[in-house]
Amino acid sequence: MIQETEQKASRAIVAAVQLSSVSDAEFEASLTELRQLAKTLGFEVVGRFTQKRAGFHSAAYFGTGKREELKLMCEQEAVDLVLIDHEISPSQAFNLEKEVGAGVMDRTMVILEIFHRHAKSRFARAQVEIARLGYMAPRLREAAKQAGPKDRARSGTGGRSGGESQGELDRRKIRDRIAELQENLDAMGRDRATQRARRGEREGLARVALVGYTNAGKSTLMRALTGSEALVADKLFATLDTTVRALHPESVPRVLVSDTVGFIKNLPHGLVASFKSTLDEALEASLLAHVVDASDPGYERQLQVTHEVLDEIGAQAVPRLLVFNKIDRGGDETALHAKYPGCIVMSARREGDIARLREAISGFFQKRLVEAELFLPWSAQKERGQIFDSCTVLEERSADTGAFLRVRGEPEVVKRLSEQFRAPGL
Ligand SMILES: Nc1nc2c(ncn2[C@@H]2O[C@H](COP(=O)(O)OP(=O)(O)OP(=O)(O)O)[C@@H](O)[C@H]2O)c(=O)[nH]1
Ligand SMILES: [Mg+2]
Repeated sequence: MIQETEQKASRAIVAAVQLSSVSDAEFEASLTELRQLAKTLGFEVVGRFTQKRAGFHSAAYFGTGKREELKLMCEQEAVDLVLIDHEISPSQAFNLEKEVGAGVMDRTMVILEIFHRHAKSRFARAQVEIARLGYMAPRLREAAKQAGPKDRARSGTGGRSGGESQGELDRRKIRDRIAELQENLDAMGRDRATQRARRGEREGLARVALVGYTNAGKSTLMRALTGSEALVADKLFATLDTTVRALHPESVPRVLVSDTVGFIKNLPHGLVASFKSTLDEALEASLLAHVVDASDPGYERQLQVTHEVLDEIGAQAVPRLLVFNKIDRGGDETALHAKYPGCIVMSARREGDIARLREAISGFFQKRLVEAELFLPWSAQKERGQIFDSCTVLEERSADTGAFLRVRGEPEVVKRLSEQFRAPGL
């Protein structure tokens, strides 16, 4: 499917049915977002096509007369692709395609395609492929059904399948492939967990994860906070892999920052499920910095979507710091402070604001710090680095058999060190 659309399709229109429950503003915002998604894929959006309807037409999404109109528009504008702003059923897509004579991609497929193109690491690629195969399986079934006994290709969903047995074969192949990918993912996940444990991150090093709607500025803040080279781009879903870097300049305690994949309205369920492992890594954080684009008129909706996805992946209990970014481009700072007490309103373009964010983050972790006394025998001096790296040494006293160290650090770290370096007689 993808090869076909990549080769030929560049002229697209965005199209949607507006249900009576959806306000004009909400409808427009969503269509604008679909345009942006199309732009991210490199399509040229040459028009829009909408219909108000009580429900989606069960056979072909748009009503009968409207489909005629759409066909005409596609001919006049030489449209290759109609992008539908909902997830539609395989048969709706099939019928619509046949009637209007252009390829049909629904919102889910558009998002999956972006993820597919942006996935770089083996981990991200496997996750995207699982989601894509899950999306494709029922569409292949539909294609096989429609094609009947003859082997016929189907554009748009791209399933090439003839007859029952061929269709079944394809479906089994897909199931096997998903199982194989899942096994790979699980193995990679275990490797990562081992690596993390080795680095000691699991054992309580302070971690903050940047989460939020796509394009809110997470990677920009990641760069500013850590001095790293995270990819920043004015396109949707620029980041698909979680990256982890230390806050720079270094804070006490040392804080690790992770940048994560962005969220979007109607994020395909398969993607949420398969990106769960990527997100899990971030969600082991003790703090979520929820980044919101304050200059976007639809910021409240984006905030809501992020909340929902965070709930879905089980992150309800992690404390959050609400960060309204891009205030240099617009937004009402006073109103935001009044509505969301404790939030940070800032611009990633202002150094002073970055410093404020850094302080808020390290302040959160400092509040949690505890103190203890450790004993480091002279015979164990090679462990010194481990102590100095993971907490602050406030005071050091030498004794006959070793050194007493008064330390301050994360509760989990201090607990672990206290067990490992117990003072004699305690
Ligand atoms: N004017 C303005 N632009 C910003 C600010 N922060 C980020 N941007 C721009 O917003 C765009 C998106 O930034 P990213 O940091 O890539 O956003 P992201 O949240 O990582 O996006 P995804 O990885 O796609 O989820 C880029 O063009 C940035 O330069 C800001 O405070 N002000
Ligand atoms: Mg990013």
